[in-house]
Amino acid sequence: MRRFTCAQDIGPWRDAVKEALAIKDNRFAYDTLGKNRTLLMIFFNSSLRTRLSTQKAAMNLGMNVMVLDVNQGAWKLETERGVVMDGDKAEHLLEAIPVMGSYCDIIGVRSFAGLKNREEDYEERVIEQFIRYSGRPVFSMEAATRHPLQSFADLITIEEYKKVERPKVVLTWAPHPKALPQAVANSFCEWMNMTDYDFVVTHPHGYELDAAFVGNAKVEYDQRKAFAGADFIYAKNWSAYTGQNYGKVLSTDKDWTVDADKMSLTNDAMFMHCLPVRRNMIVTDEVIESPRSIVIPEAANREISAQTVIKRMLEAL
Ligand code: AN0
Ligand code: CP
Repeated sequence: MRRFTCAQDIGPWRDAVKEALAIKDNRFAYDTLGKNRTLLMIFFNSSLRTRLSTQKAAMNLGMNVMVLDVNQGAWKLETERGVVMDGDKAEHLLEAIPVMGSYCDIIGVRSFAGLKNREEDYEERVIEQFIRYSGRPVFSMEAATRHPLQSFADLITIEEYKKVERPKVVLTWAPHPKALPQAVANSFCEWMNMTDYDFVVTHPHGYELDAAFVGNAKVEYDQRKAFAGADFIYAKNWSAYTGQNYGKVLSTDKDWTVDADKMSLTNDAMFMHCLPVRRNMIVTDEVIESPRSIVIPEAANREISAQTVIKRMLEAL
């Protein structure tokens, strides 16, 4: 594997989940595969889970790991070509990327959507430049439009916890005070659409996602109707995608907060969220602390999804 930025890059999903669960069974089975190999993780944005789980995954494979927080201690990077660099940016991505590539064997990149210009964000300019100019296999640690390591961990988690072959999985928008990218929601849609699950997306009017990600999923504007009979509730906030509203917060309506009353409409559903989560905005204390909440094992599976991807990249070096 030379790139991992979207669902398609993982290949047949059942094989990938099988490989991931085998790794989970014995995560040190390949502890020399990464000997004398170096992973460089580059963060343009904050992280807790991605940083720790991906580093742990690489260490399980015997790799060395370097982490760079671009906004803390590195030179400010220009990303646009053709700019006269007389401002505060001291270095161009076009030099920085091949230089970083020269010090490592595999690169992970986190670069969120700027939420100002939809076309720029959806072209995935930053990670695509890493793929083009680093000379190394590159995986996404959440880029502008997708968060595939999260979605892969989500899929593994659903496969572990499901009680029926084709569960009903509901992605629900929930309120948040700040503008967040669509990446987690887009990506979750993309991965769920690979499966044969009964997949439903629910959100207020104005929060429609890119149709390319929604695919054949059922869109239901009545959250309570969507929850009926669900086996998994996956909550996430995202900012508006459509038209002039791109990147805007249109609503913080707490009628959309996931609470015990709404969970009672489900088929005793499991509650999922990628974290970090704002309690009593996205979900009540009661629901996230309930025995039906699987947010912690879901986060733990981030180590497994990352290890599966890095293992495949090491095998292809
Ligand atoms: C980010 C997002 O919504 O994309 C990262 C989630 C994994 N969340 C926040 O910035 C709160
Ligand atoms: N879920 C997730 O990616 O969390 P972090 O932003 O903390 O890495």
